[in-house]
Amino acid sequence: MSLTPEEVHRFFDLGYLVKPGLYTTADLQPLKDAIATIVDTEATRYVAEGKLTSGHDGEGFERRLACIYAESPETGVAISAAIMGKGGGGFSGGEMLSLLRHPPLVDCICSLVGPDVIGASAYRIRIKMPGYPGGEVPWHQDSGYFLPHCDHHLMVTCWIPLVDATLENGCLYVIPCGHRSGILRHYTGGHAGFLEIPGAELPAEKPVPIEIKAGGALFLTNLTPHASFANRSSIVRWSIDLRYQGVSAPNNIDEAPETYTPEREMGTMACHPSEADFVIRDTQHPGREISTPEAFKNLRDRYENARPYSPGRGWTPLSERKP
Ligand SMILES: O=C(O)CCC(=O)C(=O)O
Repeated sequence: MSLTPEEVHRFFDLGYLVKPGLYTTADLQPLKDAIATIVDTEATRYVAEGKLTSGHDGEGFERRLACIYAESPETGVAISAAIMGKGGGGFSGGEMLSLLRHPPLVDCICSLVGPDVIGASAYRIRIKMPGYPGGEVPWHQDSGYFLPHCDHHLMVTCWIPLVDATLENGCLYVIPCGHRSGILRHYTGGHAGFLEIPGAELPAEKPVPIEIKAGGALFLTNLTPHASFANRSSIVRWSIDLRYQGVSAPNNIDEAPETYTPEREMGTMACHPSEADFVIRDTQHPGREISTPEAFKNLRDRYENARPYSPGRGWTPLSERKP
């Protein structure tokens, strides 16, 4: 299921593209089950410790963590952290690898970056619980989080909801054609501690909400401004965001995390050095692909534990912004 020439044109023209139905319900189920198991283990422990009166066991995937958060916001946030891991990309189970390697998705990515594909380090599970301010991600471009020498390389973000994403539960908003402005100024210490582009510094085009059914994908460029706001529903808006790049974009394939030091020249570094990149498709040398859960977990955990040095971009704090 690769993209049509018209879809490729639309992606580069508008900076985003919606592709419904890339994953079936059955495709998503193993990751949902793995997440549900973590929620269950953690909730049971918090009940035993007296931090929750109930594990809300009768609730399903969509509602259980919302009920836990409503009873104890602190516990809901702690369980979210257990799912996401230290840096946000700490879930390294084979269920995630299967979604990352899903052929219909990777075929679409090949239409944008070429036949060989690198899985870019920062993939995330997003847990937007109703009423949780930390689930609202202010306006940014993903390049705001990457090193500056990568701004001109294409990195494709695939945002995939695990439940239907609606206006009510906080679907993503994008600014059509906003990628044409190049990298915008971001500030540290924005809403909920995220990087933020203040509204007054955004491109003038009107933001568009993107409602998508579970299993569809929203493709974004790394320069497309996007944000998501409050979840006013009664369910968790669960989603994942996966990132991909072509082989010519800087990456840390075959590099030890220890080679990332303050002395190293930034231009030689991967775009997001603090997490491991991985080979998704290599047409000439398929043996280089990270295709087993063991190889994926070893690689991801090695970087997650080492937390390699990254120089960052030196954005100004929002509190020091000059009007
Ligand atoms: O899922 C969200 O609400 C925000 C996702 C996001 O900002 C991203 O994928 O870069």
